[in-house]
Amino acid sequence: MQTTKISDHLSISAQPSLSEFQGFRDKGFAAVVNARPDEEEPGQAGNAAERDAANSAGLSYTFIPVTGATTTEADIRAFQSALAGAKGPVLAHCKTGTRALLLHTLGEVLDGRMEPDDILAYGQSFGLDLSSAIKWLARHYARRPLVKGFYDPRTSSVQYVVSDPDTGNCVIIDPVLDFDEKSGATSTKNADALLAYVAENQLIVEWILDTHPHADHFSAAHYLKEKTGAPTAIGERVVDVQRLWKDIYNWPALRTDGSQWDRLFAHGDQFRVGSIDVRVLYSPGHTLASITYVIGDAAFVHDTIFMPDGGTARADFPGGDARKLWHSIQDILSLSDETRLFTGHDYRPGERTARWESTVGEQKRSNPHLAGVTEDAFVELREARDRTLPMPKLILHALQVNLRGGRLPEPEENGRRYLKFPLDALKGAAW
Ligand SMILES: N[C@@H](CCC(=O)N[C@@H](CS)C(=O)NCC(=O)O)C(=O)O
Ligand SMILES: [Fe+2]
Repeated sequence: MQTTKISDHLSISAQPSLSEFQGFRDKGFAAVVNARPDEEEPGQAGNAAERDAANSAGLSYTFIPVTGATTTEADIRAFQSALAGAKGPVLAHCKTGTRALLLHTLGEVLDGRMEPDDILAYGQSFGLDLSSAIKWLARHYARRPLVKGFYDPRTSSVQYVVSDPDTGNCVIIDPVLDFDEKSGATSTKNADALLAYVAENQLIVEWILDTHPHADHFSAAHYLKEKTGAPTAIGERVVDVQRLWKDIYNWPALRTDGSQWDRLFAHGDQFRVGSIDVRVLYSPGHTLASITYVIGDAAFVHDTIFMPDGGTARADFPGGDARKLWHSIQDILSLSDETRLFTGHDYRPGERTARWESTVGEQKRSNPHLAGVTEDAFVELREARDRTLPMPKLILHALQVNLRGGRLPEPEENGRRYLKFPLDALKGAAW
């Protein structure tokens, strides 16, 4: 297999065979990046086999499956992290090497080390056509708002800072307050990373938004409100979720009027981030209160649709409903095909690197829960899958905090805060 040296740190190649992996080690490579989705052609070894071959050859391995058209900034950043984390030179491959070089080149351009005008000649110097990189950049720079996703590996959640590049106004969506259930410790690492990005880019936070009361992590909305002074908001049906859980927790002191937030959004509500229009869609199914924020050409769909290879969100929490989820998803898919969709979780199928951005068109074409699936078939597959899923490990912790807008329980007389769990209240134990 011919490898092409791009820099001291990176070489690229066409698809290698598994028997060549040992040789890569002998040639001095420390890591392999596979940028090729599985099953592009018959006989392709694929991710699982490549991971095994790399491991047995003592090479580290990263799976960043991309196609030219569906490449996202997260893929480019994941490629950079794979290079930065490697203990020596990296060999990156796809089918021909073009996508591997595309990921590298786009990172160089985004970070200002290469001019867009130099891309084609750069590709040609390695015998590859990088015109798809030019197209990607044109699309990237034409789009508003600017969306920065922050992935939290602990809860597989994606948090967003969404800004108007013309005015510097932004909103924060679904921020995570860190919690370690083993020690009971809380931390603001994730939220502080959002604040650092806001400060670095001199953004003005206008809103701290949640898409729904999360069942798998604490919301950092309250912490961020204290830090920035920006108002908090969630969907108005959160009051129904509060009523539901007030009973489950036997919690008389819980106010069930949504007064823990500054604003409760209803379907059709509109506001602005800088000069960009925002529209709220009611998107129940995963929870009773879920909403989608459509900001310019971007929709923050959280737990409705995941990445196309990740299917859809579960609908079996108290108040969840698979049929309602189907209708909410149809509303989202009725946005134009180019609408960017930003999901709330990515569970990294095949241990690929985390991704969170797709388009309506991609979802309609390639999400197996949606493409060519009828409403009844969806409900059946969703409910069948949900029967196999254990409850999120933090559901009983998280709702106590999130139904109060991300406030931790008030301290007791000794100054400590405590959580309270109902026993045998929820089905879904995984013994
Ligand atoms: N293993 C995770 C599961 C979290 C979970 O259930 N996530 C929800 C969104 S809040 C979901 O839709 N999961 C879909 C799936 O796991 O297939 C945990 O324990 O936190
Ligand atoms: Fe969720």
